[in-house]
Amino acid sequence: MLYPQQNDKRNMLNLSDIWDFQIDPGEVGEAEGWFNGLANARPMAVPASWNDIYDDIRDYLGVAWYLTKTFVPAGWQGDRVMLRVGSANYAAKVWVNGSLAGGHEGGHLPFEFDVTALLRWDAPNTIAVQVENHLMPNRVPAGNTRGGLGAFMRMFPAATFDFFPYAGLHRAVHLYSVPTSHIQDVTVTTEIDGADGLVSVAVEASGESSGSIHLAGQTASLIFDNGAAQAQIRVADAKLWGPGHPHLYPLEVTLGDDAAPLDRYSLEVGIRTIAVEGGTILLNGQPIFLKGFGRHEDFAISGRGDNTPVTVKDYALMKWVGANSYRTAHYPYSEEQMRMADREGILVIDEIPNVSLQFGGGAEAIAERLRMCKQQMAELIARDKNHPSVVMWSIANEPMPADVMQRMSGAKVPPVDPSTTAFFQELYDLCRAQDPTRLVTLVGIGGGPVEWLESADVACINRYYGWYSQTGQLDEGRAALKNELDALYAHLGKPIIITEFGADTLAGNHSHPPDMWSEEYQVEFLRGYLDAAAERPFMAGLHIWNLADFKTAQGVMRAASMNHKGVFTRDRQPKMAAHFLHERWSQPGSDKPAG
Ligand code: BDP
Repeated sequence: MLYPQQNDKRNMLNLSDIWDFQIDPGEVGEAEGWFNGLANARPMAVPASWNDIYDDIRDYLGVAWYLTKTFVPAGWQGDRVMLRVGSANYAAKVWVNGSLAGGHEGGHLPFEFDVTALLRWDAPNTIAVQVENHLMPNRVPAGNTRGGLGAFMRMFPAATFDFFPYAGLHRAVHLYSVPTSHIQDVTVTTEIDGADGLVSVAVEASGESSGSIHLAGQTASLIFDNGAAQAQIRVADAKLWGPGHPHLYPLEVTLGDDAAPLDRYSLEVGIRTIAVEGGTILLNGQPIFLKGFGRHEDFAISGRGDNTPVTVKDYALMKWVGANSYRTAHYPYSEEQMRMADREGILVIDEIPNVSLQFGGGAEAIAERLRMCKQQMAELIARDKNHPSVVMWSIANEPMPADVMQRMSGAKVPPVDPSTTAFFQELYDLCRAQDPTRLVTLVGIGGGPVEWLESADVACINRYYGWYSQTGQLDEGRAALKNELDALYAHLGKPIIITEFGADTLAGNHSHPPDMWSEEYQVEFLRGYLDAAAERPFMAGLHIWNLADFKTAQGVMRAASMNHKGVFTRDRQPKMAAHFLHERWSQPGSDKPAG
């Protein structure tokens, strides 16, 4: 799915604005034709979550309606017009001038419909989006489940995950036009051959038999067969893409004759490879150690809504502390974030919202969850496949076997049910079939079955020794961490990244000797993990939980409805830990184990 763009052949209209909005708790809107107009509308920002805008709907997660009106420029007549929604959490249906254009399930990925036949050219067009965010056990992510960690960590609203279940139109809605004969998809893959880069480009197009690609001063022809064509360009002495040197080559794809093209699409190409060898991740053939964070798309008032100033600020902060990477915990981030990562040279582990998956509810329910995971994984790969920053797909965060509590307490347990391992194997296989050029991982919970990590290219684990276990005892926590890392590597023989470790910390709370929740405790906690990794050549990365404090549902574990494990506060001010990392990670070669 191509990101919409403006050029001499394509046009776009960003509908970010203040829309009409009305909640529909009785779910009568569709039958009553609310897509034609809302009787009791109030203003709502798009993009934004609705929850932090009005006090009466903070915890409202049912159906709500968004409506706006717009003229479509007369100059677009004769082209195909698409309506594209960047993200609607969780499910959506779209109407144009009273006719249903289509629907979509899954809260963090774009979807679009060809609405050409539904448009008016001589009057404003009414665009209505129905958004619904019920928390349900068979959704991905789930809510209102029983068992798992939720058994002792009751939250309101009853999400099974530790972030607020924000709802609404979270990213921009666009109308855009493409010529009747147009480029439908572009897939770029890169290889390194000596000092040269090889850029392969596969193009899908409607209605034309030829075209060309242009990159680094060279041109190659495209000859379409059944709507598909491929070409390759060799870039001599290529400037490779990577952290610290995020070189991007502009690629232009044209359809039809170059002298008078029918359509054009440009994107930026980073020439890079990613691979694994023993306990090491190789970027462009060289060992790379991932330093960075798990993050969230989260900010006051805008909620999970796309917030450009915060996006730009977060990249500046990551670079200031010396990070080179992050994970899109626990759902796909905006396309704007992926473009920033390409441009700023930040590596991304790209995750679907398969967070805290449980295996309850019977075979049919589990099959339904697998269907949804597959759909979101396929849509994510289709969206992000051309970003050099994306180096790894993450198929799950902390899935939980039925005996998760016994496992966490260290009790001896029987091997995990093989049907659960098969569930993840289907997702590993899907990623490898759709994108053989990137790594695949699963992020495991403390005590989680090692069987689920056996098919991963890199073992990613979240660990809280010294917080949830060895509580208040940093030395015992460090010892337990080291033991587990050595045993895990001896078993798996593949690179290990600790994708989460962190301590809740109230900014301004100090203690000596360090007590939990103090800034000193957070620094000493992080130092222990950094030291343990530095001593171990098979450690391939450390992602601190979290870049910034973020909002969660209410619960006894979460003071002020916030997770306070950020090294920055929610308004992006540094805690002591941010200064500690800035000093430690800005030294060249820091935390990069030898060998
Ligand atoms: C991990 C989850 C993450 C939580 C974190 C925590 O992956 O979403 O926010 O723990 O407890 O289990 O802070």
